[in-house]
Amino acid sequence: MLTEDEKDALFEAICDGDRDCVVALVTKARDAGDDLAVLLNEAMIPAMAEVGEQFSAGEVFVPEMLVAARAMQGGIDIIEPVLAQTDHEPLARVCIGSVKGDWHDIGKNLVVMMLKGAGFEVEDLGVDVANEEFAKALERGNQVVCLSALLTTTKPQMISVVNHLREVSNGAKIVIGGAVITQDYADKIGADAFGEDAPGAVKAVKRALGMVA
Ligand code: B12
Repeated sequence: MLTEDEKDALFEAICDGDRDCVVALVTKARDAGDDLAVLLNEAMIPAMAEVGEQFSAGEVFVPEMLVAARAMQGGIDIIEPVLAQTDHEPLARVCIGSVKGDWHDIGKNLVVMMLKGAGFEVEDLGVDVANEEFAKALERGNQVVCLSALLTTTKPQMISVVNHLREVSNGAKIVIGGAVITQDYADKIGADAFGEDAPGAVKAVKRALGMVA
């Protein structure tokens, strides 16, 4: 089990972009059988929030955010196979992408992990995804489209995706999320559901499919 000092070291390693240290500590936690969801929520996600605050304060710049994101992803890559394990038949097929113009993918990757763990089959379309790519994913048999946006400038892009998908598909369920998205916004643009975080994404997808109220 990681000690409190090691958890602090993990937080610092993400902030500093020290990928090797993140990989070493997360590997140690996994091998010790630690609860990786707790580690993610208590040490790793707060580290990304800290980097964001430092960026807002002008203390770090884009390159630092990028190395922090790479370090974080190094840890996520170790956690994903553990949290995404499931023996069940897929509940439904879901695709997800960050909308056109948005390159942020850490939150989206966590949503992918949680959805897989909850028993969904997930097609990850990546970042900067054009409206047509979401439409093609529906043609491939995905029942739900999840959209992620982290920027105030890419938030309106969701309106364009929703309108496009409503034109080309009758039954598509659309779930949206990301730091700049709210339930009000989801209602306003006609999305089927909104999720605040990765566990919330699972609930939102189930809600959109009518599996839960
Ligand atoms: C890392 C980072 C980057 C990295 C991204 C690397 C990567 N591979 O993702 C890089 C360096 C590329 C980057 C670039 C930029 N960034 Co940036 N970035 C961040 C940072 C520090 C962390 C983002 C993150 O990973 N958060 C942690 C994850 C876990 O949280 P999350 O993404 O919100 O996801 C959770 C929920 O939102 C939800 N969720 C997410 N997606 C979805 C989808 C669905 C369907 C659902 C249901 C839920 C859901 O679940 C997730 C898990 O809990 C944030 C600061 C912050 N506090 O968020 C700034 C931040 C988002 N960036 C910001 C800015 C301004 C930029 C740039 C414009 C900077 C520049 N001048 O170039 C560029 C834009 C590039 C582009 N076109 O996308 C601003 C955005 C301000 C705004 N409101 O518009 C922020 C908030 C920093 C700040 N405080 O000013 N960035």
